[in-house]
Amino acid sequence: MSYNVGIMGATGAVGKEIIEVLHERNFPVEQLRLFASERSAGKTIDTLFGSITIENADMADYSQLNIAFFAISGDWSKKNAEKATSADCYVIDNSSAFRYDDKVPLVVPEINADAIGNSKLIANPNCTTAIAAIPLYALHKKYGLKKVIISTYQATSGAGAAGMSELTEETKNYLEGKEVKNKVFAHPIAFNTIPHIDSFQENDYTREEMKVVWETRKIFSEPDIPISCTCVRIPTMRVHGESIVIETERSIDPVDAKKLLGQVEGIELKDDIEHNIYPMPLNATKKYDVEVGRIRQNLVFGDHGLEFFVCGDQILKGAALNAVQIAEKL
Ligand code: 11C
Repeated sequence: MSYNVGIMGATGAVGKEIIEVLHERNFPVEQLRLFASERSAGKTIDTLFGSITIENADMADYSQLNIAFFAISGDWSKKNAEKATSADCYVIDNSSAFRYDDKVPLVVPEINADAIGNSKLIANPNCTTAIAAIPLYALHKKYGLKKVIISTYQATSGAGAAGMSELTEETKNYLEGKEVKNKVFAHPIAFNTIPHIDSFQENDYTREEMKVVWETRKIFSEPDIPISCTCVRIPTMRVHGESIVIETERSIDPVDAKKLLGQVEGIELKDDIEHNIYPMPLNATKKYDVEVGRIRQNLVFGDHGLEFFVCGDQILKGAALNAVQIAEKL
């Protein structure tokens, strides 16, 4: 059996990557239809599935599609999801529009594929959440998570293609001694780090930081787990890095934890400090697996604490790959 698949937002960073992942994973595509804004409609693009003409996403007829990947914006998803699901089309939504809706499953397939049930609308988590969730869930099952503290090092591609262009332009202008103007980020990102991703909330955390808290709890079905996060944008192109500290219910030995993490689906262990091997954005770029390394006993929580570093390609595991993995489960 093969399926008519639509990508809504096919010209964006995530949309383009979904096309590649569908092809690489031999997803059974009968027909691939690409949709974007009215502005891009009518343009033809070359894809791994052949030349395809972009259609206007606002005019899509969902009765002709079995699965639609939504990668435009939260507002657009809110306006269009019902139209699609009532035409019997599955929607895998990359935005945050439905993630916190109790009726909509929020899925990382390695962890909670069962949550999909018979829902026609499935939410794809924030990239920062999905990347951390893979090692955290394995550790949770074995040792029980008591507390989680995360600090992130997030790539410009988290803000889409425009974020990556801003880094390139600013770097060029900076090195040529020209004026550096920021539009996408709150401050210049070239040669800088910005501890501010998404809007500030009433509790002084940002929405990106709170997404990690809300979403991890929902995916793990653990509504009370204490999680705290600081999200920082750094001048890299792709791949989010995350420094993670956990306190566990049961005692945790770093050697055992390393053995466990090395066997988890979706993880590539990069932990050999004698040879300077650890997770890094340049290595994790374009990889499906999340790299995990620098695994060590945490000095504060002692034998009930672990500290490690994770790098995951946020356009892949954090977006396109996770979305296609959800479609595979359907
Ligand atoms: C970033 N994590 O790096 C964000 C991008 O909720 O899907 C993804 C936002 C989301 O800026």
